[in-house]
Amino acid sequence: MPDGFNCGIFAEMTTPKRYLITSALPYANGPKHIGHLAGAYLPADIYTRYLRAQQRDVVFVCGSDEHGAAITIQAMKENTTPKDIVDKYHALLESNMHDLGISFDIYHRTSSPIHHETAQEFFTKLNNHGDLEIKESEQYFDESANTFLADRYIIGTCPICSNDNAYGDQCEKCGTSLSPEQLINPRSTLSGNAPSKKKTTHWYLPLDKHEDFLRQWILEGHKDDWKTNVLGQCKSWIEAGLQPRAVTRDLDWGVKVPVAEGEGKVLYVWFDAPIGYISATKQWAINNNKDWKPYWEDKDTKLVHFIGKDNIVFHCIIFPVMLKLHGNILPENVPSNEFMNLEGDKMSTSRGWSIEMDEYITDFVKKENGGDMMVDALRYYLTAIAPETKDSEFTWKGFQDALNSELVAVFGNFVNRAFVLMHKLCNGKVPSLHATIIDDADRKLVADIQEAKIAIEKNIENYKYRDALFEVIDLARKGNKYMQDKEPWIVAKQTGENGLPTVEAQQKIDNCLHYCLQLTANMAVLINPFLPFTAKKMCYMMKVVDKMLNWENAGKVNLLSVGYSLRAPELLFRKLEDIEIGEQIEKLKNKSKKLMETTLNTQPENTPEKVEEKKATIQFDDFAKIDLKTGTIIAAEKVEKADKLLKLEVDLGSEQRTIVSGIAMHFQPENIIGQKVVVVTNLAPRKMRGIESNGMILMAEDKEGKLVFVSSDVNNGSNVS
Ligand code: B3M
Ligand code: ZN
Repeated sequence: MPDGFNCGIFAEMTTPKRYLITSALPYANGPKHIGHLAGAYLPADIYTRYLRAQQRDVVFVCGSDEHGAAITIQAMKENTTPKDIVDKYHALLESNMHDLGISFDIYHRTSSPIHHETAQEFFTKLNNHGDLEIKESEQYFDESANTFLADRYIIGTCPICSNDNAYGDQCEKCGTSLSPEQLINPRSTLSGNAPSKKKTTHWYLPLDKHEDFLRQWILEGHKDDWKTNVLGQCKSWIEAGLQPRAVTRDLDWGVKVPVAEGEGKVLYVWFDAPIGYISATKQWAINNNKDWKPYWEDKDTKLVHFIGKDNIVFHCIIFPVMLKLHGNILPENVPSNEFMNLEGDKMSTSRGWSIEMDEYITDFVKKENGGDMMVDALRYYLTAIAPETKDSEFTWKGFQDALNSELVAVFGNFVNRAFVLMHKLCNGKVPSLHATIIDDADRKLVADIQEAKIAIEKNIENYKYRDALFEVIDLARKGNKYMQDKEPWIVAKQTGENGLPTVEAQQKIDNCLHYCLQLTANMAVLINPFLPFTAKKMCYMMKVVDKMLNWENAGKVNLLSVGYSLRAPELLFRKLEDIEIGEQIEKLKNKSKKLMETTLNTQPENTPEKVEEKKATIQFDDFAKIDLKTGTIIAAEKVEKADKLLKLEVDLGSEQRTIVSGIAMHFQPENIIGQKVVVVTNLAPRKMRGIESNGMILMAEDKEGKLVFVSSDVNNGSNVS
């Protein structure tokens, strides 16, 4: 049984007996995009693979969320039944996740009988124990369709932004969470008629009664180990005062409410979906002849939920209250990610501004021989730009750069050179190590390997996958430098009378390549959680079994035995060509244009809107650190090979500065000379495309999203406050 309060702090200190890792259950109502992959699936997979490599007892569960209005509405759109929808998209999602190397121990579904039983048992226990409240209320009813209307089935005018097509639970234009009662002129999406109100009874989870528990458990107990973006959201929910939440709905698609008075009602999808983690664990246990209970009841289990930021309240507030009442363990951490944008706009499947997992698989993985390398390329870039603390952005150019200049030019290049040279200069075998001539550079390389291992461990365990991955690449970079400094191909030219390298020269070559190969083996171990297909291929080249990838081998420099013959190198990564990314960008634009044309004709409510991102509040002290000055643009030119960048010279009165700014899509350089701008002058210098940028100019965005200069008549160099 959990002891609830503060258990988090203590559990973090010792190694838990077992781990249960979950990724948010995607709705089986359509394909999911790579932003979802980066948010909740890939980081969980990296963490799980790392734990498996450490031989920990770990189970990684996920599955399709097959209930709720998301499903029934999609069924209406596709003119079919909810059952057909979930069958179709469950199969798609399961295969997409598999193809992208997401290694769930089970990918379950909430339509399964074991899930229905588990969710009903959960509800019954809480209900019998008096943990739920029953209340009668008036809810919207569609007389012609003879049905109560779920929030998503009611549209009306948003009280905040006057959008005429806001949903009963949210306005997609301004992003505000709503309740149906707040809509002005509500109408039913089923008949288009104004709904009436009718009395109905529902079960509520009285969150207000658990405020103290949540305050202590999250705001006290986890204030040091949960991410600030997660803590911030929890804090604002708790501070705003929690309300009882209805956990049942008048619907016929879902888990039936298991009491006589619940006839015609189902559990609210957000009540049953997280219980899906438990039912998935049960099914996994049945499949593997294991006991599921310790994973949910023994407090020596570390439960970690990986989710996107829109799911925080459900995983940090509502589900933990349910778990506590039901007598389960609580999550140790909920490392939620922010969102990943795409080419300057919010990623959205419904607007066609997205890269669906399925599309990527079709275009890059299934199309070419050895497409696995493109799976790892995607995993690499998504991890390198993961929205761990703030929103991030996927661009095709960025993907190309990461792949070509990091994976190909650094990682792949090092491994390839080590293998080629070993075949050429050491007869295709792991050369001996000659102890007497080990030098400082060799010792430094060994130390670098060991330090990298420790840094990677620390970062992975703290959910910092970006930093962890950076360490792996940095180690490869050091390997390249080591080899470049030792230049064994030059040493090989010191030949004796027989035309072969002298004994001395050969010993130097041996040592260099011996270490390069040991480093290669380490790189396989260290990259394995992130790029599993690459690690596997490296094992094949080294003729070692997968067991070598066990984490205990990281940091060791005797992984490959002297005299062992290795295979020829294989291509680990291939370059991404300009033409390919050009095609993808074109495809993206066409897709969204086409979709917008059809949606505009059928559903005016879905006009594309950039959802305004509200940034976290900063303290006055943070603001006071920013030095703002006015200036005039005196020169401007395009930056080569960068569509978005302009290089500006800005006159600040007492000095001139070079500033690189991402405004090239909005202005011709010749048209902005003489414009006044506000400049952040104390931003750390940053290199962009080889040009050092010394500051940042501030601009405003007008209603159409066009950038405009904020005009000002003051002298250059004036302070702005
Ligand atoms: N299906 C919402 C979503 O896909 C929901 C997550 C459930 S996790 C228990 O964002
Ligand atoms: Zn609105």
